[in-house]
Amino acid sequence: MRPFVVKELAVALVVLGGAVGCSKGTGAAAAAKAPVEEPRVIESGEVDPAWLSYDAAAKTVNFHLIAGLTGLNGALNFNGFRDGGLTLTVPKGWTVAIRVTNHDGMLPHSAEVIPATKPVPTGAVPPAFDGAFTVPLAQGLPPLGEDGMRFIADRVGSFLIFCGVPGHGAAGMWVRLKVSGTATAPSLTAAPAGKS
Ligand SMILES: [Cu+2]
Repeated sequence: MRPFVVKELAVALVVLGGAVGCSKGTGAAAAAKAPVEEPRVIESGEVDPAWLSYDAAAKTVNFHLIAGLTGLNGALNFNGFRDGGLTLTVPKGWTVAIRVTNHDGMLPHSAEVIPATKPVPTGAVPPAFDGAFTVPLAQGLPPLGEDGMRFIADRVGSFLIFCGVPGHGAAGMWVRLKVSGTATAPSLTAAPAGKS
C-alpha cells in the first residue's frame, strides 16, 4: 500500500503548495477558491505510469484500477479503456494488489478477475483466483467508493478484469490481465480494443 500513501502525500503537497502560493499574493478570497484536489486529468487511451508500481524483491505488484475514469462508453470503462484495450501483465507467482476506485459519479461498479471468455459474461461469475474481486461484487461500489483485492497470480494465462455489475462487463467494461511465465517485471500496455 506504500505507493498509494506516497501518491496521497504528493497530492497533499500540491494542495499545500497552492495554498502557500495564494497567501503570498491575492489573499484569503483566492485561497478559498483554491481547487479541491482532483485526480490528474487523463484522456481515454492514455496510460498514467502512476497506476502501476511494484516491489520486485517482494514479488508484489500494485495496480490502481479506476472505474469510470473518463466519459468513454458512458463511463463504462476502467482507466479510460474498454473492451480489453488495456493489459496488465504480471509475472507468474507474484502477488497482485489492486486498489479499485469508483470514479463514476452516477453508477456503481465493481471489479473481478475472470478467465478470458467470449462472449464476456453478463454478470458476476466465480473469480479466476481466490480473492480476486471487490465487495459487493454484483451490487458494485457506490459512486466514489473504494475497495481492494489481493491475490496470488499462481498460474499463467489470459484473464479479464471486468465489472460484475449486471450488464457492465458485456457492454465493454473490461480490461486484460496476463499472467506470464516469462515476464520478469509487471507492465501496463494499451492495445487496440478487441485485439488480443
Ligand atoms: Cu460497472
